[in-house]
Amino acid sequence: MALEKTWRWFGFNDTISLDHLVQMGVQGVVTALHHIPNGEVWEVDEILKVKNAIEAKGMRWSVVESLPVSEGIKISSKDRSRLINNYQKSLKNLGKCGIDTVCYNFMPVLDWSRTNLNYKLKNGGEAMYFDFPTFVAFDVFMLKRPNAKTDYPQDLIIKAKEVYDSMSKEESERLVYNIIVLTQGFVNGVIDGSVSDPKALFLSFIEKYKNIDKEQLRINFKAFLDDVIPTAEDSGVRMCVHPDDPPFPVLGLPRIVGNLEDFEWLMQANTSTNNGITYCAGSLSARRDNNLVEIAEKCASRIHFIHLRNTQILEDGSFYESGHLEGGRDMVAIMTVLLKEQKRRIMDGRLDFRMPMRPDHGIKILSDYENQYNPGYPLIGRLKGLAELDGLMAGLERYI
Ligand code: DNO
Repeated sequence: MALEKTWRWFGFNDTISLDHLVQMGVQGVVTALHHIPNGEVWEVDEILKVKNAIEAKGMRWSVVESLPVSEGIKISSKDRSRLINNYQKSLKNLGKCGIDTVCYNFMPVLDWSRTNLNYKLKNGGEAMYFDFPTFVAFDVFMLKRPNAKTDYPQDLIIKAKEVYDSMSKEESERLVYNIIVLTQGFVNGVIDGSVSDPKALFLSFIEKYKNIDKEQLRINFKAFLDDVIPTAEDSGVRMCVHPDDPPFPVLGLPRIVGNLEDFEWLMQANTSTNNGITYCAGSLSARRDNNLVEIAEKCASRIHFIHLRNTQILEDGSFYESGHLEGGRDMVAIMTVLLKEQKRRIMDGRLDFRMPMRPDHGIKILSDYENQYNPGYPLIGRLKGLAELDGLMAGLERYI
């Protein structure tokens, strides 16, 4: 056995086709109904169009990434019960169609964020980078979030001011666009490119969290779990929350899925096996105090989906994506824990032994420069990651 090799596919408009995936040896597809607006129901016929297309090529729809949790659920707005109802309906419909794994996140306003999508590596490849001073410059001087300054130490504000002063108007506009729109739109973020003033809208979303701290967000998260996990159980669907990326609070917003303590809270908040985790090594690795092997070991039985990549953390907590095997974390040790868990599941007669894994993100290399891909999702860089992880699994399988 080996972890199921999957690939994130962005649907029929993706320039990488299902036929390409077959050539690459992909077994399972990770995708979503990207055309259905956030909060609306995923109807059976829409799900089947995608599922049948995938199955016609001999693969399966392994994971939904993501069935987005609307802001109204996260902040518990007046619209919450309609949104929960819709979420439950979508889960039931997915279950009816035989789709058994659903990834989601509970990050306020912003999904993942980076300050540079084209960071040049020494070898000529391009990676994604999260630079602390630049992010602070975005928050304090470009977004001008009220009271943002009080969230950061003075020396960081000084560095951020230097960054801000060194940027041209175009550069700072591009940064704002990248953080608020570009990296969010294709993953069903809250803001797409069509609004006239994304900054103002973004600030208004942040404002809605003014009375929501970590504790309150946990209360809202538990309420969500209590509402949807029973539906997931009845529908044969395993839910798996994606960690916060980066895994610490940003923009004064609480973040509650960033370390082992958060996962332990999650697992006891609702003890059903259907309440599980997306083990995203890359996201978790961006926090120096996270022990990735320990997290994998302690959460093993609830890991329903796996994203593998690596990062390099710098002195000031900034980080960049360093490849799939290279970087600060021991991918061999992580993979060993995951393969052992798979063996355990088979021995225990668990049906969820496939453990879908996808190479997460990728460094832009070779012909990736000639084509258009969603940020972080180039073809060749990701394929390199898949091949490396596949080889690692093949080697380890022999000895475990
Ligand atoms: C970024 C992705 C995330 C992830 C969501 C899951 O590349 O890993 O956008 O899909 O957070 O809900």
